[in-house]
Amino acid sequence: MMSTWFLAKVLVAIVPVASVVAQYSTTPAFPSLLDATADELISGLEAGDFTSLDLVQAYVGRILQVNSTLHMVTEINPDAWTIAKELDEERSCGKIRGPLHGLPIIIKNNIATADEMNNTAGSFSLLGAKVPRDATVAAKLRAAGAILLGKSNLSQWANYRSSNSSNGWSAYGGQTYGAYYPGQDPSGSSSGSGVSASLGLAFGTLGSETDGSIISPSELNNVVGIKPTVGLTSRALVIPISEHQDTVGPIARTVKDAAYILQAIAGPDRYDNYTSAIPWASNCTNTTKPDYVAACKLDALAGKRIGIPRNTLGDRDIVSAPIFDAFDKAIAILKEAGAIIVDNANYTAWDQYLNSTAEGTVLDGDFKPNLAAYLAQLTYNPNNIHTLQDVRNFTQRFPAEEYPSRDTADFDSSLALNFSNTSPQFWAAYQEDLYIGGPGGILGALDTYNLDAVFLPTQGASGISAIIGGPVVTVPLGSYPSNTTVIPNRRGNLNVTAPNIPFGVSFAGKLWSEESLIGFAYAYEQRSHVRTKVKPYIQPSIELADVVGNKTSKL
Ligand SMILES: *[C@@H]1O[C@H](CO)[C@@H](O)[C@H](O)[C@H]1NC(C)=O
Ligand SMILES: *[C@@H]1O[C@H](CO)[C@@H](O)[C@H](O)[C@H]1NC(C)=O
Ligand SMILES: *[C@@H]1O[C@H](CO)[C@@H](O)[C@H](O)[C@H]1NC(C)=O
Ligand SMILES: *[C@@H]1O[C@H](CO)[C@@H](O)[C@H](O)[C@H]1NC(C)=O
Ligand SMILES: *[C@@H]1O[C@H](CO)[C@@H](O)[C@H](O)[C@H]1NC(C)=O
Ligand SMILES: *[C@@H]1O[C@H](CO)[C@@H](O)[C@H](O)[C@H]1NC(C)=O
Ligand SMILES: *[C@@H]1O[C@H](CO)[C@@H](O)[C@H](O)[C@H]1NC(C)=O
Ligand SMILES: *[C@@H]1O[C@H](CO)[C@@H](O)[C@H](O)[C@H]1NC(C)=O
Ligand SMILES: *[C@@H]1O[C@H](CO)[C@@H](O)[C@H](O)[C@H]1NC(C)=O
Ligand SMILES: *[C@@H]1O[C@H](CO)[C@@H](O)[C@H](O)[C@H]1NC(C)=O
Ligand SMILES: *[C@@H]1O[C@H](CO)[C@@H](O)[C@H](O)[C@H]1NC(C)=O
Ligand SMILES: CC(=O)N[C@H]1CO[C@H](CO)[C@@H](O)[C@@H]1O
Repeated sequence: MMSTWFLAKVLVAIVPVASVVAQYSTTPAFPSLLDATADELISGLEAGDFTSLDLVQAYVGRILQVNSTLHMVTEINPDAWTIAKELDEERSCGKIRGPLHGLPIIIKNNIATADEMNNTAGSFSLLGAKVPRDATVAAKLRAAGAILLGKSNLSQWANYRSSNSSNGWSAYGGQTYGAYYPGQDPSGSSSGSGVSASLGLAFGTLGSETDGSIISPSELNNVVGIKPTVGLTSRALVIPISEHQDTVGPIARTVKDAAYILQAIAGPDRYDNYTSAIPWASNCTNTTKPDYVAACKLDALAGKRIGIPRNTLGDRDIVSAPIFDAFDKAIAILKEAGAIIVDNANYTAWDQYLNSTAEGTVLDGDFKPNLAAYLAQLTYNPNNIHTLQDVRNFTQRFPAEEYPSRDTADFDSSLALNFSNTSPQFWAAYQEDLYIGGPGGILGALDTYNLDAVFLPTQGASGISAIIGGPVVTVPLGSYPSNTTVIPNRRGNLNVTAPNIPFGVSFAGKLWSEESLIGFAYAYEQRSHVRTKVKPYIQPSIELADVVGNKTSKL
């Protein structure tokens, strides 16, 4: 099924390769795949400049040029070529499913598909397991015409296994690296999704977040991430950590591209009853589905009140100085865009948050029953993995899981909890979270200062929104300057801080405020253009020009 010529062409371009004029191409301009947007790809497909099959060929070629260095993709969908041909045929017959028709998307390896691809959260314990149907978000992407091109590597179990592992490492996929510095920590847990979006290995990607797992790899990989309100996107057949905090969202190169993906996956699902809380899905309110793409307006910030929760930003030091400097410039851009900046819109319970153990209790309390509920749905379970206990047992015995070098501390703490997510102790912890993140956190600040959103560097943006299930959108902000001292992670196998490593800035707001946040993020992005100024040190060279009109291709 997979073409052999790509394998023969595997090479790694250390510097960007100037656009190559295709031998057989008569069309003038193909978008550069490093930065190609949905609108560019859609217009090229509509004009017949290239096909979805060409896109699959080009993106797979690009994956195979960098996977031996970056390990960002765990599996390529062997059906992608067939699906692309079918979608090309539909298009030629005038059937267009929507804007995503024929656009390849890579999804995180914790989102199940009922096809040849495995869903393992990076663990060998689930290799070969089968699910009864696609995860709802995957089914929605297929229905919208997207091509599920492959699965992205991740921090194993979405980073709910170890205290001493490394971001982007899974037993099944190996160590993911970022593309902006050799050995770069890609952050996590949606590491491979961030790297794949960044290098143009697909049109866009899906990640999932419990606390930081979309927005953090988005910022470290110079892309946009939308972490939706918990319940806006279904988690059915997504390997869980916590029903109270998990959410699935897009990671893509631009705000509008991410909005296209969110538009396709947002909405109610009978398999995930948290989605019944979506305001526009209920019977008695405004039932118009928001148009996240139309929300991308240049004037979206005009007259909006944007707060800076200054007391959450931490101290300026030699490592954070470049972020603070870039953040100040970003605030100036918001003002130019017509926003009213309300500084010191502080969170009153911030110190309590820093001390609180409530989130850990909620995650530990949810993980055990939520994981068992996922495993109970498997239609084939080759290793008889039914409980977290089984997962721990397997992990500790299977050599490729690298135990004890990488421990099982998160499994251990969840198993050690002597109550579950239906007990009074759990409820008390959850209520503490709702207070700290709510009246004592972002909701209090929005209310007190009459704000439309808060704005803060992404590195500190996830926690308060995570514990109340609120939305966050991150956009590229800048990158570390050339005189930055290289700092490794604790394990010593990744570079966390180094020249050129990107960072981002986030808009966060009340539950279900994605439409506004996307607008603000777009208005900032279109005035700052940070992404295209920060260049990866490694990138693939294959472009559409290399595959379009290749009459000798055997595909
Ligand atoms: C790169 O991906 C291809 C296709 O899945 C695979 O055959 C190859 O082993 C991968 N290489 C590495 C080093 O991961
Ligand atoms: C899924 O895992 C099975 C078992 O290891 C393997 O045979 C199969 O090739 C994998 N699927 C893909 C798409 O890589
Ligand atoms: C981290 O950066 C240092 C300094 O450039 C380099 O020597 C080292 O190989 C990098 N680490 C990895 C894992 O690549
Ligand atoms: C939501 O669904 C889960 C299982 O799918 C069930 O255990 C739970 O009771 C449901 N909650 C509500 C409020 O319906
Ligand atoms: C919504 O309306 C339909 C049709 O009137 C009704 O069958 C359904 O029970 C309602 N759902 C809720 C949650 O009220
Ligand atoms: C109804 O909801 C949509 C999006 O959900 C929003 O754009 C629109 O402004 C709302 N209309 C009213 C009257 O609130
Ligand atoms: C907000 O926090 C900042 C930083 O800690 C502090 O300097 C400022 O006084 C605080 N302002 C208010 C109104 O609490
Ligand atoms: C946080 O913990 C420290 C040290 O235990 C304590 O001194 C402080 O009062 C606590 N702060 C809050 C807000 O609970
Ligand atoms: C762990 O696996 C071993 C070997 O299969 C088995 O004997 C043992 O009962 C398992 N322990 C648990 C707690 O499942
Ligand atoms: C890098 O250079 C800038 C400008 O000269 C300086 O302010 C900063 O302290 C330097 N950073 C480091 C880590 O040396
Ligand atoms: C066209 O396809 C052939 C055979 O599959 C391959 O060898 C060649 O490299 C391709 N040409 C280009 C420009 O990619
Ligand atoms: C598609 C791909 O790159 N797969 C690789 C994922 O990582 C494992 C372990 O490093 C490799 O063996 C696969 O080839």
